Amino acid sequence: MINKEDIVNQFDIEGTVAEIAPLGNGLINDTFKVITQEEDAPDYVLQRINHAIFKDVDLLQRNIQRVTDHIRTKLAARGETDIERKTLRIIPARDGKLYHFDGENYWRITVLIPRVKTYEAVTPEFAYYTGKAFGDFQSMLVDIPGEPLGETIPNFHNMETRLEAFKETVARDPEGRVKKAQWLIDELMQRAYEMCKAERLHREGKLPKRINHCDTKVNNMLFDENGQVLCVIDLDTTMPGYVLSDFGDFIRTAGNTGAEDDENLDNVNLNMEIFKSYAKGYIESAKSFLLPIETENLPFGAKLLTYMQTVRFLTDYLDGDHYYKIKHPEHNWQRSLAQFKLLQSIEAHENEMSAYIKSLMTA
Ligand code: GN1
Ligand code: MG
Repeated sequence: MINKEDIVNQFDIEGTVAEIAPLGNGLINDTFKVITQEEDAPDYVLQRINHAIFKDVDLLQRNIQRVTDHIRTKLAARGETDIERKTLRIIPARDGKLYHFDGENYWRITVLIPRVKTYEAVTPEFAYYTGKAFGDFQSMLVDIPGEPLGETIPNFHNMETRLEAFKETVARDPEGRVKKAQWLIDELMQRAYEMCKAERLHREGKLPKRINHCDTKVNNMLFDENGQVLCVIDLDTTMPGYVLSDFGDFIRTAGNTGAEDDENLDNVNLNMEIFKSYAKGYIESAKSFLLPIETENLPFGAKLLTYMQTVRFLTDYLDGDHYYKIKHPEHNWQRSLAQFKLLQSIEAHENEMSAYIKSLMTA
């Protein structure tokens, strides 16, 4: 048994540990809240990094340090107050490293930001602020100095390589699940060429890569008591990519009237009000750097990320569930069906989404 308190004490924390309890519901890392005894000592967030997925923990932690340092400098330069609640702070291990390796697992600690709320769903009003916050996050990172950030998961949002892995898994069929899933595999393959459009535009030199968060789920934002966005968390996948990723992943999660793994597909549809509010907020704070090709393709981004997530859940299901944490044996299948239903709803709204984006640009 791992003694988490011993792990915590490898880090340069203030105060003494009173309690360590599970926190959040991420599908990849294991997260815990560390409560300290002393009133004046902060509480902390302890995470066991999924090392099978994040293979270069050193690069991962250096990326996060660079991102948070840069954001802190930007916030200070524009005279923001309460900066410690507006970006994450990594606590180094006592040996000076940004993580601790216990011989088997990699661990890290950040300061727990006090008095915050997280949500699995948002109202249109919150979606507007969230759009502004993610646009702001991207615009603050436009001029991060030094080398480009490393890819913590190579080809993370590359649709072409995701499809290669998918086809390879279908051909191997290690669990004998292909027969049951064949109709969905066919649906996805029919869309494959279209969905690789971003990669083609990039190769043609038309669509740039910028620093993105690459996991813009609603539950990766912290809100204050008044519903204002304080801070973007879960920075593991902050790396170069297309802005379509961050836009699309938010719509995929917040714009879904149902759950990501909803058992009842009738619950799952695109909420156009959320789309509109988020798009409005996002474009307001990102228009200073967005190119026309990026803005035009935002509705495609919503489609792409939902498609990509369907491919990823289905790949994991066919492969025997090695990537995402599951709660029951058919969980990844259920997730695939729910994401596909959402994809169909997004497709049905594509013209409406494009018309709205146009109206924002000419307003
Ligand atoms: C994972 O761990 P979590 O829930 O923040 C995943 C995302 C997926 C998401 C699906 C590193 O994020 O890419 O979109 O699950 N993160 C990684 O909900 O694969
Ligand atoms: Mg998360």
